[in-house]
Amino acid sequence: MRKLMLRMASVALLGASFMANADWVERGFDHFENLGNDTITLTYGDLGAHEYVKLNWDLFIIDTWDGYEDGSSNATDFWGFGVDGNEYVWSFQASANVSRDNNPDRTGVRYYGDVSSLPVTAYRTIPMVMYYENYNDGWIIPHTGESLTITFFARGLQSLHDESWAISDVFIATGNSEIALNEIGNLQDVSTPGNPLVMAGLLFPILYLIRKTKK
Ligand SMILES: [Ca+2]
Ligand SMILES: [Ca+2]
Repeated sequence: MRKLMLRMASVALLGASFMANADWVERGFDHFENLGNDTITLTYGDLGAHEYVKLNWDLFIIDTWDGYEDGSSNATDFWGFGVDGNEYVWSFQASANVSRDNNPDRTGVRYYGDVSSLPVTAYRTIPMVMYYENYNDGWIIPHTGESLTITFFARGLQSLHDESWAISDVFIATGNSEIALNEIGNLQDVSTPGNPLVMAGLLFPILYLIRKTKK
């Protein structure tokens, strides 16, 4: 008589970390309501030891950002972010392919007329949104402090019904190595604990099937 015994054990190699050398700080902050010359401030503490921070987000530049440098104080439309007060800021226009738009991401998708598939509101007679999915493919910035303050802001905009912005899927992680963080890629695509994909790939559960045969 053959007796089959299956013994199963699972070992989770990683606990708090979602991947080697990286820890979550933020997963999926959204602000879909129209913002003008406003600042969003996100503050985090007790980050633990790390050398770098990685950030990803989606950006919506809504309606007619003109950006003309015609001498008016409202003429150039700026959007940017800050890390502990260090600012990264650029001029934007409603089309990514115009000369006065010096933002580093040229892959924005322009929605014109019908923006109903987007989770934001445009107000112009012909609504318009520049949508930057995973803006700039994220940012990896040297950072060692126990606390982290991230700001997102715009300056020089006209009224909310003429020029506004929104932001979604803000993901932030810290890590000890720039290379390791870079290898993660888009943080928006990294599964989180509890997601089946994590169990399959990132937490590396190991199933030992031990087959023993007795006669
Ligand atoms: Ca305008
Ligand atoms: Ca303007």
